[in-house]
Amino acid sequence: MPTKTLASYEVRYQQVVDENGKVDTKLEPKIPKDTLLAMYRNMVLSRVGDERMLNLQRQGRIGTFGMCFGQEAIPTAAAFAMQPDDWFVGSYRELAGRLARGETLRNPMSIYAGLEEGIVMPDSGMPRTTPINIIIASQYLHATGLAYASKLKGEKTVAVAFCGDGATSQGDFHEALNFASTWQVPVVFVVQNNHWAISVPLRKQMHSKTIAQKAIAYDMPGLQIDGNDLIGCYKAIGEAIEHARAGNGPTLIEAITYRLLMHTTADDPTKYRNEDEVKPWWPREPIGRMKKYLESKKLWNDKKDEELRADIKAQIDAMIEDFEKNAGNFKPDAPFDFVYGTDHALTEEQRAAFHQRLKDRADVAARYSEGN
Ligand SMILES: Cc1ncc(C[n+]2csc(CCOP(=O)(O)OP(=O)(O)O)c2C)c(N)n1
Ligand SMILES: [Mg+2]
Repeated sequence: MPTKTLASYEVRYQQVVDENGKVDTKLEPKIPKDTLLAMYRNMVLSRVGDERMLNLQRQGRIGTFGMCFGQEAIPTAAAFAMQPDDWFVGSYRELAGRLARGETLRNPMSIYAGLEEGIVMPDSGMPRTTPINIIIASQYLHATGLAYASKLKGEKTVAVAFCGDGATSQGDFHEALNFASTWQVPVVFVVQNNHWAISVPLRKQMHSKTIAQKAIAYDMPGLQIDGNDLIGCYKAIGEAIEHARAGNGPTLIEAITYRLLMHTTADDPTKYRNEDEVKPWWPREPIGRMKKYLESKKLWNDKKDEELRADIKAQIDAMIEDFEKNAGNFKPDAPFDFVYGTDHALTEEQRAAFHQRLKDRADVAARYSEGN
């Protein structure tokens, strides 16, 4: 018997505004002027916030952290395309999205200084933002569960989950896609493909040509987009969110971007990658591209940009001052409070051992008491 084709598929790539500012007017979504400007301002806030936190970390004023730097378009677009009661389920690479959802820089600064207060969402009207979570790919399972709950409750809310290219090699990634597809729940899976998982390049951890094509196995729409094209991200992620909200199930979006700096402040990328690879990505970064787009629409200019940056600097200065007033309140054993939410003999035993260790290690204890 001859074989027959049961199904055939294609994997699409979408870009709305290219690196040179050329716009595909057929694809260009109608975005209100205020939203365009708010998204741009948000990306700059995130960028300057990352720069300042990097300085704080180098001065020993906060601990290790990973930056959103250069990847601001993806989480910004997602956050602006979401409704206030949708779920934003991020990892550690989405500062811009968190800021757009109402967190302030005090949240990450506190978390990276070891202060539990960092996970408390300010009263922004958008409480459904899960805390920074570094267990890679777990975000996808959490989002699938949240979306399942949303469906069971008959809510019209959507969960938007984020992970990196490296996370797609985790079992959690595939389990989440499988359950989301089987249950047809309202979730949008966004992969920020920044080409690197710490020191492992994508080509060393998968043979597939794209991550988007992994959607085919789970019979859900999959799309690859230019993740540094804010307008394109807003369109693609926004359409996937509304597709989910209308009851049509999950989508997988692979957003191509690049990690311009180190993985985290504990990393030195010069040990494993060549500057020649990094260089062409600088002109493709999203903030400069969006600035050009706004300028072409006569919505922005250098003067406005300078004013914005001065304003953001003042805002961040005030926030750092406020944060550092509280930084001495570091409670080193706080994690033990939250393992079960109630006292438990085992965690109390571990807490006691931890305190003993602090006593034995005067050098470590001194660090805590200085609030670092
Ligand atoms: C389950 C799990 N395994 C390993 C790690 C250690 N780890 C932290 S980040 C990372 C690489 C993640 O790369 P990618 O998913 O591409 O995200 P990126 O950092 O590039 O945004 C690894 C292996 C972890 N946090 N969680
Ligand atoms: Mg990566």
